[in-house]
Amino acid sequence: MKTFLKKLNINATKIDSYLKKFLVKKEKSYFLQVPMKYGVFSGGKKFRSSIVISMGKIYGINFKKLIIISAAIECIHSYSLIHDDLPSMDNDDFRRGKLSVHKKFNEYTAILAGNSLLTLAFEILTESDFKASQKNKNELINTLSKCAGYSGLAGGQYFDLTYENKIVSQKNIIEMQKKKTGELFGFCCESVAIMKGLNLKKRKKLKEIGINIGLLFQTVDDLIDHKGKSSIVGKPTGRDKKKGKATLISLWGYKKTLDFAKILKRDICQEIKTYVPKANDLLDSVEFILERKF
Ligand code: GRG
Repeated sequence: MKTFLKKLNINATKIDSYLKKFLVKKEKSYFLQVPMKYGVFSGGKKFRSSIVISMGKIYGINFKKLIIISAAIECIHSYSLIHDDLPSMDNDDFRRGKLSVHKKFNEYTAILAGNSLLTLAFEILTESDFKASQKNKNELINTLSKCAGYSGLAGGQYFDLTYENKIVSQKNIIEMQKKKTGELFGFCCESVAIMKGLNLKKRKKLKEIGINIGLLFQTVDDLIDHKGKSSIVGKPTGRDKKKGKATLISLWGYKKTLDFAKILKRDICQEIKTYVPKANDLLDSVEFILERKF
C-alpha cells in the first residue's frame, strides 16, 4: 500500500506540473484560472491516472503521452467533482479536506470553472506537444466526448440524482454507477488501446475492464461513505443515507455490498490476467481500490 501510494504521488506531481503549464500566468491572466487551479490541484489521488499509466506501460506507450492523456482525464474528473458538489446536485460543502469550489468562491464561478476544466481537457489533447497522430487524437477526443456526456458521466449523474429517495433495482443502480464513474475508467483503458491501434475487439475488452474497475471504485466509495472517517476521507461521511441515494448498500446493506466488491475485484483481476500481459502494476492498482480508506 505504501509503495503504491508513493508511485501515485510521483505520477500526480508529474501530471500537476504538466497541467500548471496551462494554468499559470502566461502573457495574460484570467480570473477563472484561480478556481480552476483550486479545483484541480486540491490534493486528489489521481487514481485514474495510475490506470492509464500502468495500462500504457504494458503496451509500450511513451510516458509523456500517458501523462498528457492523464492530465486531460484529471481535468474532466475535477470538473465532474466541482459540479457534483453544487447545491443543485449533491450540495456538498467539503471536498478533499477543503471547502468545495462553490463554497470557496460562489456558484456561478464553480459552474464556469467546471465548464472550463471540461474544455481544457480537449485543449490538452489537441496541443501540438501531444505527439500523437491526427487519427489517434480524433479517436481519443471522440471517445472522451461520448464518455463525458449524456451517454456517460452526465447521463449517469442524471440518474444518480433522479433515483434519490426511490426504490431502484440492482440492475439500474449498477448501470447508473457504470456510467457515472465507470465510463471515465473505461476511457483510461480504451485510450491506451487507441494509442496502440489495437483491434476493435481488444479495444472493447479493455474498455469493459476499465468500466468494471470504475464500478468497483464507486462501490468502495459508497462503502467508505457508509463507514469511513470523515477526517480521512476529506468530506463528511454518511451523506448517501441522508440524501436517500440509491446505492448497492441501500439495497443490500454493508456486508453483502462488501462481499460483492470482493467478488468483483477477484473477477476483474482474473479478466486482466487473461487479456492483459505483464499486468502487475495494473493489478496493484485494482488491489488498492479495496484497501483504500479515502
Ligand atoms: C453538469 C453536464 C454535467 C455533468 C456533471 C457531475 C457529473 C457530471 C458527474 C459526476 C460523476 C461523479 C462525481 C462521480 C463520482 C465518482 C467518484 C467516486 C469520485 C471520487 O473520486 P476520487 O476518490 O476523488 O478519485 P479524488 O478526490 O481522489 O480525485
